[in-house]
Amino acid sequence: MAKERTFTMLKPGVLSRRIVGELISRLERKGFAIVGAKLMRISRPLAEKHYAEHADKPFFGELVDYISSGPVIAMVLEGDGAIARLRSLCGSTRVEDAAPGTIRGDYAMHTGLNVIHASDSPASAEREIGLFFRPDEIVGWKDGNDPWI
Ligand code: D4T
Repeated sequence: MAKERTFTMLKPGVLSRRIVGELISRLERKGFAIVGAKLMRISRPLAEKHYAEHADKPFFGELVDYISSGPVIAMVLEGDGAIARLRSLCGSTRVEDAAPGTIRGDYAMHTGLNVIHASDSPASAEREIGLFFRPDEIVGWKDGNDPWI
């Protein structure tokens, strides 16, 4: 499986619930390497761009309101088959279908407040990483480079 980079975001509410550490731990425990990370508040124009594919959906307005309603943690994760493996760790979009043991299955009660975003394809990952990170904000690293390991 080829090494890939994917975009993920811990959505508004995660900071106020004090579960940022828990969620990042779950991503690390799976084996993803964090190569980009920032705490930010998403502007409405950025939210509209990020969710452009949903512009004609009935839930678009609420989606943009929610994602720009509070601070988020945006990250770039790297790993073998990272795009599909992160989607599977997050669980189904509809929280009724999100299995226990997945992040959404364990932490989300409502589809519109489903805790975490993850890119759904290589094209989305590339587009979303480019929307949220400048190239110099992504820091690649390899296991074993650190002198204390
Ligand atoms: P995100 O983008 O948050 O990672 O979600 P998904 O990739 O898993 O799912 P999506 O793009 O289909 O939906 C984006 C976002 O819209 C919310 N949503 C979705 C909603 O409020 N009602 C709905 O019926 C659907 C399908 C949840 C996620």
